[in-house]
Amino acid sequence: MNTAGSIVDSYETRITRAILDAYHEKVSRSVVGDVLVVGAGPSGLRAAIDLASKGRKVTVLEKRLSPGGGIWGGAMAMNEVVIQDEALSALEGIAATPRPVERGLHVVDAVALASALCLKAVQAGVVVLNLTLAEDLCVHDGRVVGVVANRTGVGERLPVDPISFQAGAVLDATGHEAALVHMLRRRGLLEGRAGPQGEGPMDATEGESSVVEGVGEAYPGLWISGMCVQAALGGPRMGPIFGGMLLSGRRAAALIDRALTDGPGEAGAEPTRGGESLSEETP
Ligand code: 48F
Repeated sequence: MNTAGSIVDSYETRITRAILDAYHEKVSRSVVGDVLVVGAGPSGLRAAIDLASKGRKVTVLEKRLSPGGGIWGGAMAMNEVVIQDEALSALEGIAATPRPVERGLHVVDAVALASALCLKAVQAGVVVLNLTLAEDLCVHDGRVVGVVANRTGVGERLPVDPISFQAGAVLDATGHEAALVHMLRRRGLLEGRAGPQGEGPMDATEGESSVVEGVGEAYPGLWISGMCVQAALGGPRMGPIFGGMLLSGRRAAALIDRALTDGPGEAGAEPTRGGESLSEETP
Protein backbone atom coordinates (compact mmCIF):
# COMPACT_ATOMS: atom_id res chain seq x y z
CA MET A 1 0.00 0.00 0.00
CA ASN A 2 1.27 3.46 -0.86
CA THR A 3 0.73 5.19 2.44
CA ALA A 4 2.67 8.27 3.39
CA GLY A 5 6.16 7.40 4.51
CA SER A 6 6.15 3.81 3.17
CA ILE A 7 8.33 2.65 0.29
CA VAL A 8 6.59 0.51 -2.33
CA ASP A 9 7.95 -1.53 -5.22
CA SER A 10 5.04 -0.85 -7.57
CA TYR A 11 4.47 -2.17 -11.09
CA GLU A 12 5.52 1.24 -12.40
CA THR A 13 8.84 1.27 -10.56
CA ARG A 14 9.62 -2.24 -11.80
CA ILE A 15 8.94 -1.12 -15.38
CA THR A 16 11.22 1.89 -14.86
CA ARG A 17 13.99 -0.26 -13.39
CA ALA A 18 13.76 -2.73 -16.28
CA ILE A 19 14.37 0.10 -18.76
CA LEU A 20 17.16 1.70 -16.75
CA ASP A 21 19.03 -1.58 -16.24
CA ALA A 22 18.71 -2.71 -19.87
CA TYR A 23 19.65 0.68 -21.32
CA HIS A 24 22.62 1.22 -19.08
CA GLU A 25 23.91 -2.28 -19.70
CA LYS A 26 23.68 -1.58 -23.45
CA VAL A 27 25.43 1.79 -23.28
CA SER A 28 28.06 0.49 -20.91
CA ARG A 29 28.86 -2.30 -23.40
CA SER A 30 29.35 0.37 -26.09
CA VAL A 31 31.76 2.65 -24.27
CA VAL A 32 34.75 0.88 -25.83
CA GLY A 33 34.39 -1.13 -29.03
CA ASP A 34 35.81 -1.92 -32.43
CA VAL A 35 33.82 0.49 -34.59
CA LEU A 36 31.65 3.53 -33.95
CA VAL A 37 29.37 4.36 -36.85
CA VAL A 38 27.90 7.85 -36.74
CA GLY A 39 24.70 8.09 -38.78
CA ALA A 40 22.13 5.35 -39.31
CA GLY A 41 21.38 5.94 -42.97
CA PRO A 42 21.77 3.25 -45.65
CA SER A 43 25.58 3.39 -45.76
CA GLY A 44 26.06 3.46 -41.99
CA LEU A 45 23.59 0.66 -41.30
CA ARG A 46 24.97 -1.54 -44.10
CA ALA A 47 28.54 -1.02 -42.81
CA ALA A 48 27.46 -1.76 -39.23
CA ILE A 49 25.69 -4.98 -40.28
CA ASP A 50 28.70 -6.25 -42.24
CA LEU A 51 31.17 -5.41 -39.47
CA ALA A 52 29.03 -7.03 -36.76
CA SER A 53 28.59 -10.09 -38.98
CA LYS A 54 32.39 -10.38 -39.05
CA GLY A 55 32.39 -10.41 -35.24
CA ARG A 56 33.27 -6.75 -34.70
CA LYS A 57 31.79 -4.89 -31.75
CA VAL A 58 29.83 -2.05 -33.37
CA THR A 59 27.82 0.87 -32.02
CA VAL A 60 25.76 3.22 -34.18
CA LEU A 61 25.03 6.73 -32.92
CA GLU A 62 22.01 8.38 -34.57
CA LYS A 63 20.82 11.84 -33.67
CA ARG A 64 17.25 11.38 -34.87
CA LEU A 65 14.47 9.38 -33.24
CA SER A 66 14.26 6.95 -36.16
CA PRO A 67 17.32 5.24 -37.65
CA GLY A 68 17.11 4.86 -41.44
CA GLY A 69 18.35 8.26 -42.60
CA GLY A 70 17.16 9.31 -46.03
CA ILE A 71 15.51 5.99 -46.87
CA TRP A 72 12.12 6.70 -45.32
CA GLY A 73 11.21 9.54 -47.65
CA GLY A 74 12.22 7.82 -50.92
CA ALA A 75 12.19 10.69 -53.38
CA MET A 76 10.08 13.79 -52.79
CA ALA A 77 8.30 11.82 -50.06
CA MET A 78 7.29 9.05 -52.50
CA ASN A 79 8.42 6.17 -50.33
CA GLU A 80 9.91 3.84 -52.91
CA VAL A 81 13.66 3.41 -53.29
CA VAL A 82 15.48 2.57 -56.52
CA ILE A 83 18.33 0.03 -56.61
CA GLN A 84 20.25 -0.85 -59.76
CA ASP A 85 21.18 -4.39 -60.91
CA GLU A 86 24.85 -3.96 -59.97
CA ALA A 87 23.92 -3.17 -56.37
CA LEU A 88 21.37 -5.92 -55.68
CA SER A 89 24.08 -7.92 -53.89
CA ALA A 90 24.12 -5.17 -51.26
CA LEU A 91 20.66 -6.32 -50.15
CA GLU A 92 22.18 -9.64 -49.09
CA GLY A 93 20.67 -10.73 -45.79
CA ILE A 94 18.22 -7.82 -45.75
CA ALA A 95 14.55 -8.83 -45.69
CA ALA A 96 13.30 -6.28 -48.20
CA THR A 97 12.30 -7.57 -51.62
CA PRO A 98 13.28 -5.61 -54.74
CA ARG A 99 10.80 -5.60 -57.65
CA PRO A 100 12.27 -5.24 -61.15
CA VAL A 101 10.91 -2.32 -63.12
CA GLU A 102 12.87 -1.53 -66.27
CA ARG A 103 16.33 -1.76 -67.83
CA GLY A 104 18.30 -2.87 -64.81
CA LEU A 105 16.37 -0.91 -62.19
CA HIS A 106 14.43 -2.26 -59.22
CA VAL A 107 12.21 -0.64 -56.60
CA VAL A 108 12.07 -1.49 -52.92
CA ASP A 109 9.45 -0.24 -50.49
CA ALA A 110 11.25 2.42 -48.45
CA VAL A 111 9.55 1.47 -45.20
CA ALA A 112 10.48 -2.17 -45.72
CA LEU A 113 14.11 -1.32 -46.51
CA ALA A 114 14.62 1.04 -43.57
CA SER A 115 12.94 -1.36 -41.15
CA ALA A 116 14.79 -4.40 -42.48
CA LEU A 117 18.19 -2.68 -42.17
CA CYS A 118 17.42 -1.57 -38.60
CA LEU A 119 16.22 -5.03 -37.56
CA LYS A 120 19.14 -6.79 -39.23
CA ALA A 121 21.61 -4.47 -37.49
CA VAL A 122 20.18 -5.19 -34.06
CA GLN A 123 19.96 -8.92 -34.78
CA ALA A 124 23.61 -8.92 -35.91
CA GLY A 125 24.58 -7.52 -32.50
CA VAL A 126 24.95 -3.83 -33.36
CA VAL A 127 24.02 -1.46 -30.54
CA VAL A 128 21.97 1.36 -32.05
CA LEU A 129 21.70 4.45 -29.86
CA ASN A 130 19.15 6.82 -31.30
CA LEU A 131 18.55 10.37 -30.09
CA THR A 132 22.32 10.50 -29.62
CA LEU A 133 24.20 13.33 -31.30
CA ALA A 134 27.91 13.09 -32.12
CA GLU A 135 29.02 16.58 -31.17
CA ASP A 136 32.79 16.16 -31.29
CA LEU A 137 35.66 13.71 -31.77
CA CYS A 138 38.34 12.40 -29.40
CA VAL A 139 41.75 12.82 -31.04
CA HIS A 140 44.84 11.42 -29.33
CA ASP A 141 48.30 11.82 -30.85
CA GLY A 142 46.97 12.61 -34.33
CA ARG A 143 44.45 9.79 -34.42
CA VAL A 144 40.66 9.76 -34.00
CA VAL A 145 39.98 7.35 -31.16
CA GLY A 146 36.39 8.13 -30.30
CA VAL A 147 33.28 10.27 -30.44
CA VAL A 148 31.93 12.81 -27.98
CA ALA A 149 28.17 12.40 -27.72
CA ASN A 150 25.23 14.07 -26.10
CA ARG A 151 21.50 13.52 -26.01
CA THR A 152 19.91 15.14 -29.07
CA GLY A 153 18.47 18.49 -28.12
CA VAL A 154 20.38 18.74 -24.84
CA GLY A 155 23.99 19.71 -25.62
CA GLU A 156 22.92 22.19 -28.33
CA ARG A 157 20.55 24.04 -26.03
CA LEU A 158 21.77 23.60 -22.49
CA PRO A 159 25.17 23.74 -20.78
CA VAL A 160 25.26 19.98 -20.25
CA ASP A 161 28.49 18.06 -20.74
CA PRO A 162 28.66 15.08 -23.09
CA ILE A 163 30.00 11.54 -22.63
CA SER A 164 32.44 9.76 -24.93
CA PHE A 165 32.72 6.45 -26.75
CA GLN A 166 35.99 4.97 -27.96
CA ALA A 167 36.74 2.56 -30.80
CA GLY A 168 39.50 1.35 -33.09
CA ALA A 169 37.74 3.01 -36.03
CA VAL A 170 35.10 5.71 -36.40
CA LEU A 171 32.95 5.91 -39.54
CA ASP A 172 31.45 9.23 -40.62
CA ALA A 173 28.20 8.10 -42.24
CA THR A 174 26.36 11.34 -41.52
CA GLY A 175 25.35 11.85 -45.15
CA HIS A 176 25.22 15.32 -46.67
CA GLU A 177 26.33 16.87 -43.37
CA ALA A 178 29.73 15.10 -43.26
CA ALA A 179 29.56 16.15 -39.62
CA LEU A 180 32.73 14.48 -38.33
CA VAL A 181 34.86 15.54 -41.31
CA HIS A 182 33.79 19.13 -40.69
CA MET A 183 34.73 18.85 -37.01
CA LEU A 184 38.32 18.11 -38.07
CA ARG A 185 38.32 20.65 -40.85
CA ARG A 186 37.14 23.41 -38.49
CA ARG A 187 40.20 22.72 -36.30
CA GLY A 188 42.48 22.93 -39.34
CA LEU A 189 43.34 19.25 -38.99
CA LEU A 190 42.64 18.54 -42.67
CA GLU A 191 44.25 21.74 -43.90
CA GLY A 192 46.05 21.85 -47.20
CA ARG A 193 44.92 18.45 -48.40
CA ALA A 194 41.15 18.71 -48.75
CA GLY A 195 39.73 18.12 -52.18
CA PRO A 196 36.90 20.34 -53.46
CA GLN A 197 34.40 20.63 -50.66
CA GLY A 198 30.68 20.13 -50.93
CA GLU A 199 28.65 18.02 -53.31
CA GLY A 200 28.63 18.66 -57.01
CA PRO A 201 25.43 18.90 -59.09
CA MET A 202 23.50 15.75 -59.92
CA ASP A 203 25.07 13.06 -62.08
CA ALA A 204 23.59 9.70 -61.13
CA THR A 205 26.05 7.55 -63.10
CA GLU A 206 29.20 9.26 -61.85
CA GLY A 207 27.74 9.76 -58.37
CA GLU A 208 26.92 6.09 -57.91
CA SER A 209 30.41 4.92 -58.74
CA SER A 210 32.38 7.67 -57.00
CA VAL A 211 30.47 7.25 -53.73
CA VAL A 212 31.92 3.75 -53.56
CA GLU A 213 35.40 4.53 -54.94
CA GLY A 214 35.90 7.46 -52.53
CA VAL A 215 35.43 5.39 -49.36
CA GLY A 216 38.51 5.48 -47.19
CA GLU A 217 40.30 6.77 -44.13
CA ALA A 218 39.97 10.57 -44.23
CA TYR A 219 42.20 11.03 -41.19
CA PRO A 220 43.86 8.36 -39.09
CA GLY A 221 41.03 6.52 -37.37
CA LEU A 222 38.23 8.38 -39.21
CA TRP A 223 36.61 6.70 -42.22
CA ILE A 224 33.97 8.08 -44.59
CA SER A 225 31.12 6.38 -46.45
CA GLY A 226 27.90 7.25 -48.24
CA MET A 227 26.94 10.80 -49.09
CA CYS A 228 29.64 11.98 -46.68
CA VAL A 229 32.18 10.86 -49.30
CA GLN A 230 30.67 13.23 -51.87
CA ALA A 231 30.35 16.08 -49.37
CA ALA A 232 33.94 15.63 -48.22
CA LEU A 233 35.62 15.00 -51.57
CA GLY A 234 33.34 17.00 -53.83
CA GLY A 235 31.66 14.27 -55.88
CA PRO A 236 28.30 14.70 -57.61
CA ARG A 237 24.98 13.95 -55.94
CA MET A 238 23.10 11.06 -57.49
CA GLY A 239 19.50 11.70 -56.47
CA PRO A 240 17.07 9.03 -55.41
CA ILE A 241 19.03 5.89 -56.19
CA PHE A 242 20.34 3.98 -53.18
CA GLY A 243 22.50 1.14 -54.49
CA GLY A 244 25.69 3.19 -54.24
CA MET A 245 24.96 4.05 -50.59
CA LEU A 246 24.66 0.39 -49.65
CA LEU A 247 27.76 -0.59 -51.65
CA SER A 248 29.66 2.32 -50.11
CA GLY A 249 28.79 1.01 -46.64
CA ARG A 250 29.89 -2.47 -47.65
CA ARG A 251 33.23 -1.18 -48.91
CA ALA A 252 33.76 0.82 -45.74
CA ALA A 253 33.08 -2.30 -43.66
CA ALA A 254 35.57 -4.37 -45.67
CA LEU A 255 38.32 -1.72 -45.46
CA ILE A 256 37.76 -1.04 -41.76
CA ASP A 257 37.74 -4.74 -40.96
CA ARG A 258 41.05 -5.15 -42.78
CA ALA A 259 42.55 -2.10 -41.08
CA LEU A 260 41.51 -3.37 -37.66
CA THR A 261 43.14 -6.69 -38.39
CA ASP A 262 46.33 -5.15 -39.77
CA GLY A 263 46.60 -2.43 -37.12
CA PRO A 264 47.14 1.34 -37.52
CA GLY A 265 49.31 2.38 -40.43
CA GLU A 266 48.72 -0.69 -42.57
CA ALA A 267 45.41 -0.14 -44.34
CA GLY A 268 46.51 2.18 -47.13
CA ALA A 269 42.97 3.27 -47.92
CA GLU A 270 43.18 7.04 -47.93
CA PRO A 271 40.25 8.48 -49.89
CA THR A 272 41.30 10.36 -52.96
CA ARG A 273 39.67 12.09 -55.87
CA GLY A 274 41.56 13.60 -58.74
CA GLY A 275 44.88 12.95 -57.04
CA GLU A 276 44.03 14.98 -53.95
CA SER A 277 43.46 13.54 -50.55
CA LEU A 278 41.79 14.71 -47.38
CA SER A 279 44.64 14.01 -45.05
CA GLU A 280 48.37 14.41 -45.08
CA GLU A 281 48.91 11.29 -43.06
CA THR A 282 49.46 7.98 -44.75
CA PRO A 283 47.22 5.46 -43.03
O1 48F B 1 21.55 11.01 -44.90
P1 48F B 1 21.74 9.55 -44.69
O2 48F B 1 20.69 8.64 -45.18
O3 48F B 1 23.21 9.19 -45.24
P2 48F B 1 23.76 8.11 -46.28
O4 48F B 1 23.83 6.78 -45.66
O5 48F B 1 22.64 8.03 -47.42
C1 48F B 1 22.29 9.14 -48.19
C2 48F B 1 20.89 8.89 -48.73
O6 48F B 1 19.97 8.76 -47.69
C3 48F B 1 20.37 9.99 -49.66
C4 48F B 1 20.99 9.92 -50.99
C5 48F B 1 20.71 8.69 -51.80
O7 48F B 1 21.00 8.91 -53.07
O8 48F B 1 21.67 10.82 -51.38
O9 48F B 1 20.54 11.24 -49.05
O10 48F B 1 24.99 8.70 -46.84
O11 48F B 1 21.91 9.27 -43.13
C6 48F B 1 22.78 10.02 -42.34
C7 48F B 1 22.31 9.91 -40.90
O12 48F B 1 23.27 10.56 -40.06
C8 48F B 1 22.57 11.20 -39.01
C9 48F B 1 21.31 11.75 -39.69
O13 48F B 1 20.30 12.01 -38.74
C10 48F B 1 20.97 10.60 -40.63
O14 48F B 1 20.07 9.69 -40.06
N1 48F B 1 23.45 12.23 -38.46
C11 48F B 1 23.89 13.36 -39.08
N2 48F B 1 24.71 14.05 -38.27
C12 48F B 1 24.80 13.35 -37.10
C13 48F B 1 23.98 12.19 -37.22
C14 48F B 1 25.49 13.55 -35.86
N3 48F B 1 26.27 14.62 -35.66
N4 48F B 1 25.32 12.64 -34.88
C15 48F B 1 24.52 11.55 -35.08
N5 48F B 1 23.84 11.31 -36.23
